[in-house]
Amino acid sequence: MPSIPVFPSKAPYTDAIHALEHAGCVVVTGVVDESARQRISRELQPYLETADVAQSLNEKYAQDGGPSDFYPGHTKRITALIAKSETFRSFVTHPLMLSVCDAFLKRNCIAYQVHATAGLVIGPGATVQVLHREEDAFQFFKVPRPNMVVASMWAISDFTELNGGTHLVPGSHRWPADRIARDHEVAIAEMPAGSVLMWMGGTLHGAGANRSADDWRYGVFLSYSLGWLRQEENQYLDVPRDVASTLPKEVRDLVGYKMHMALGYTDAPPKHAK
Ligand SMILES: O=C(O)CCC(=O)C(=O)O
Repeated sequence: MPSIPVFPSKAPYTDAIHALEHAGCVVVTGVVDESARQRISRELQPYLETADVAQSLNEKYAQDGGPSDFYPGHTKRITALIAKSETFRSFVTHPLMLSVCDAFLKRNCIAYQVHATAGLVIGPGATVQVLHREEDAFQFFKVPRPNMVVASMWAISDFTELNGGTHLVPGSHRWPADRIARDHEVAIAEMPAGSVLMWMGGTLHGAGANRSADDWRYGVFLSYSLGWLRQEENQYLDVPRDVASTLPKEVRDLVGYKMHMALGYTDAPPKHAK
């Protein structure tokens, strides 16, 4: 099985950036301390408590032609994390993430933005997710595409092979469109709680199956995209103007309340509270 490069959080960020460039995925350990993990768990708890485990997003979106057979069940999925969790906002502006996005996304835009956010808590019985690329929504660009997206998974619990640790195919960010990953090319992100897994928008990946008896894998997903692309998550609905007005400027700008050259003008910008 191929391996995913791993660095401690005190290593220079350039180590992770070089590894991402080469392998398309990297783990940095020791990024989120226990108190921050407890805080985010507390903040998201009310939403996870009411999240519907049995119904997968396929069923939710089936009527309006959304993705089908893409989101396995036995998983709690919550979105709009910028509105729901103050601790998550500190993830969004974490220097590790900004350094990585500066390195990869600033090549193709003036400013990048938050693309999508999610709490992904995978329960026993969840099946393996189909391998996919974050950039698959941008089909008008041919694979391998220019860098458009950087994605990350923040381990709130330990990630293991048994509990659904993310599957990734190192090197696949450079593959041609017709190359299919074989089983022996898939690596599993096993990482202790507090680690951050990052991968390129072109890297094949998907959630692992949870074959444990009672170990829920708790991850928080955060991705960024070029500032001139349509965001995957509708940030203007999920972080509406009244919430945006309460955010620090750096977070509000990353949500998308900022013009990218001529794009995004409005006659009603949010009041700048801070
Ligand atoms: O949960 C994971 O490990 C990956 C999730 C993912 O890629 C997705 O939901 O699209």
